[in-house]
Amino acid sequence: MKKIAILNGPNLDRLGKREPEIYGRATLVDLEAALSKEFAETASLEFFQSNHEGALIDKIASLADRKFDGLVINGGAFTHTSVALRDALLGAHLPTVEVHISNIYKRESFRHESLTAPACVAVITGLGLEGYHAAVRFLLKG
Ligand code: CA2
Repeated sequence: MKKIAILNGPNLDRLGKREPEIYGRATLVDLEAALSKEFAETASLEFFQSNHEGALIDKIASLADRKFDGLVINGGAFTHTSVALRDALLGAHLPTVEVHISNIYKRESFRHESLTAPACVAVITGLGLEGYHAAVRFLLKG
């Protein structure tokens, strides 16, 4: 089975607990349970969330060392700010899909730029939590 990691960045541990009009009512635990259920027979999934840039970078390097087959990342606000996260993704050489729950292009202009997207094979934005499912399905086909 392919090993796919799902990484979530800062504040995504608050999913379902505030701003439901933007991010919905499901929690991170709900999301991870739904992904585990859909891919129980087809993928080995590993989940990681951190509010700390360095922890996410360390995790990406360790996934590369452990020869993961793919990565789904929602870098949260680090998407728009972090050269270090981009460099970690470029250095990992893992097929990566960037996911955003909201449509970042319908929001403030500072969210329109992703520093990490050029290190990814694809970006899914605005599909809600379905974006994570679509990203894993795509990586399993590759
Ligand atoms: O739409 C997305 O998935 C974002 O990556 C979410 C980030 C935001 O900074 C990006 O521009 C777009 C924010 C994550 C905060 O998540 C929360 C979830 C629930 C309640 C509060 C925050």
